[in-house]
Amino acid sequence: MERTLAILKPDCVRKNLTGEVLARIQKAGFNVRALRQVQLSRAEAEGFYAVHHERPFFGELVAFMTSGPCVPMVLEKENAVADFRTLIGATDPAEAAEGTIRRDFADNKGQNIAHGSDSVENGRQEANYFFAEKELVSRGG
Ligand code: 3AN
Repeated sequence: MERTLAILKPDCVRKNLTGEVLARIQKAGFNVRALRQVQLSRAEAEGFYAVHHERPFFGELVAFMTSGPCVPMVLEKENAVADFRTLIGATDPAEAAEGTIRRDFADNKGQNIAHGSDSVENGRQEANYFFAEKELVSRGG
C-alpha cells in the first residue's frame, strides 16, 4: 500500500488543532500506521529538510520546525502521496483550494500547518526518517 509521511507542524500543535486535522485525515480514509509528538532538534530538522539546504528560507524553516513540538505520522492508502497533498492544499495557504487544511488553518507559506511527502519514493524515505518499520501498526478492520 502506498505510504506518505505527514507532519503536523509546530503551528498546528500550538493552535491546538492536532485533533481537528487528524480527524480530517482519518475521514479522508488514511490509515494511520504510526504517530508521535516530538520536539525536533536542530540537527533532526536540518537532516529532514536537507534538500532545501540552499533555499533562502532554509534557516527560517529549521527555526520554525524546532520552535515547538510537531506530530509526524505515517499514513497509508491507495494514492496516499497525491491524495494527502490534495487534502492539505498548496504550499501557500492563499493559493490553496477551499476546504483544504492549509486554506482553513495556515497563516502563510512558512507556517503552513502540515507537511506531506512529494513523491512515493520520498514518502518511504521520510517515513523511515521518523519511524522504524517495526513501529508501524495497522488499525485492522
Ligand atoms: P511543500 O511542503 O508544499 O512541498 P515546498 O517543498 O515548496 O512545499 O517547501 C518546503 C518547506 O519549506 C515547506 N514546509 C514550506 O512551509 C517551507 N517554505 C516554502 N516556501 C517558503 C518561504 N517562502 N518562506 C518560508 N518557508 C517556506
